[in-house]
Amino acid sequence: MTWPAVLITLALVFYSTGVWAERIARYLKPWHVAAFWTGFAFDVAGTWAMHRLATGPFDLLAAHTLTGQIALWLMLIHAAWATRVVRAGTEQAREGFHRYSVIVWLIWLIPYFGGMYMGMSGESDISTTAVVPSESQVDYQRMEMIGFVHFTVNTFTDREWGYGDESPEIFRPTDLDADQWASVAAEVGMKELILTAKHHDGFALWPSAYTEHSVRHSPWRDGQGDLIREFVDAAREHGLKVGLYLSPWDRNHADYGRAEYLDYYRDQLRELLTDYGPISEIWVDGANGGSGWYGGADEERRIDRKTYYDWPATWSLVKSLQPETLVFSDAGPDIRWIGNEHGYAGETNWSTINTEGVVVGAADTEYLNSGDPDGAQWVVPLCDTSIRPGWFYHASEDEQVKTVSELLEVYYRSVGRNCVLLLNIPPDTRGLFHENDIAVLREFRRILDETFDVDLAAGRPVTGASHRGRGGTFSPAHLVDGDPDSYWAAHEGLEATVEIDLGRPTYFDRIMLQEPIRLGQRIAAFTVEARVEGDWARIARGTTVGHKRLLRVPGVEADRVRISIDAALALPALSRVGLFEASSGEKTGKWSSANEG
Ligand code: FUL
Repeated sequence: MTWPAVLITLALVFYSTGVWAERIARYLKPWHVAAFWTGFAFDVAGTWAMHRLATGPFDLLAAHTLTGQIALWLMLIHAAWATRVVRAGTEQAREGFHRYSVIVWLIWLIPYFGGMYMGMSGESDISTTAVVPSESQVDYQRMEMIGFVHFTVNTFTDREWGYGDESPEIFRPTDLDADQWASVAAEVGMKELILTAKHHDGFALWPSAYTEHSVRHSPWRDGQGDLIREFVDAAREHGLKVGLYLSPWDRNHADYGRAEYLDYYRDQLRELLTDYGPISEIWVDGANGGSGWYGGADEERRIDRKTYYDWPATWSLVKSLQPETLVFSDAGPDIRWIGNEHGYAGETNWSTINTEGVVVGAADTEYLNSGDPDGAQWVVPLCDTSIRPGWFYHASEDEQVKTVSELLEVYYRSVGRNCVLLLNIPPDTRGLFHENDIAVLREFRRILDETFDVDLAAGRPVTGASHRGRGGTFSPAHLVDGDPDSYWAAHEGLEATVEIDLGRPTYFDRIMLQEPIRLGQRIAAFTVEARVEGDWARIARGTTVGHKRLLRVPGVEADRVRISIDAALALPALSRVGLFEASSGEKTGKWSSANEG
């Protein structure tokens, strides 16, 4: 028996003792009233404990929540009534109480045992796997697409990595407008923007109190500017979350390589996490090339990646300043690098890894690319790539902006493989996103909408070989109900297969599967079959699903589609199955591996 069940049972025992003791004595005594209140206290504690154990959002109107509330209210009214009767002390009040008390108790038993039955018949959430995401990690994964903004002195020197000796004088965007960045990002469906507050060259985009190497000494806004402020304000104005990149490698700072530098790095982090409101993400990059200006030393400085930065201390600083901030690095702790800069996750992609032993800047990229089903930590996979060959703007790359087909390829291999996509759009020397980048982004969005706006499976009848519980809580109908929180769960030990009835032959060439990841990631292998002119054919096979799995399949015209879960770490569950016909804009695309998942 779990402890919420013990508490709820104690509620029944005390309350019933109070009721029946009064019944037998035919006289309400103060200790009976005390038994009522004790029962009530146990019921409150038990209900609270149950909600603490339950995963997912608290649903006030869910059946088991409702029965719990009715039972609580009834007991409260009963206890308050008994208290009044004892206080009044009149014979008449006692008689009235005696007559109706057992009836109230009998009515109370209905929601009490109703709730218990629902719990026993499996209407409560499936048990989670050993490792589950935090609520903010689930929210992060649900954003699916976020944007990166690489902008600093490099934009003006036409370089990718500044040396650290750049004069702040060169930072002079002519027309900087953070609002343009945020409005384009929001328009194309990004939910967060991350800005390089400081890149490897050490130039701070805000007037940091700890360095002279910042916007304070640039002609931009006459040295009065604060790009972090403009950036966070613009992002929030457009409903976007905010992330900041603070490069650990600093080629400008004289102390880099020594212990003192860590104080500097943390002081800057403190500024960023104190002065600019909620920062959703801190982005820690692993690059370290050794050479740099280092306050004029102009030399090679090697650090021990394993020990120099003492990352655990920095993570705790971040969390102490803003507990909700998620930290990205090769090793998490909250978000992990996918192991390449193409934006491609592995076909198999587990959200769990073992972070122990993962060294920031020297990680096993294969391991990060596919995650680890035995991983002890949930670390959301993030696929970062740039819309151009470089991370920073170079006029010479104006004609090398990724094509829509290339962006779609990235999308299917990132968002479609349980990854969040972080797409970089570097502002030019004006301080604006370039027209070519914007045009491609808009077309990319249009095609995605055209493909995914109409789900051919939505609302169709779905049957399952099995599902958990006796009621509808886990019925396969949840796969097509449009509610991301409801889900189908197979029955323990029975075949995990669902079948969608499309009613008539329906053409589709894209499949979407989603798991309710708040309860863990489970599915390790699945098969999709379609009934074409009466014959079943296997049209796809895959491994992991996670938050979202998208499959590109050769077009089929089928009237029924079957999904079978062939292997899972725990009882399989799915929250959505979607079927789509790709936009004609996609079909004319030129990706090389069109039929690959
Ligand atoms: C890399 C950096 O060296 C690049 O300049 C860029 O910031 C990219 C996102 O991370 O490691």
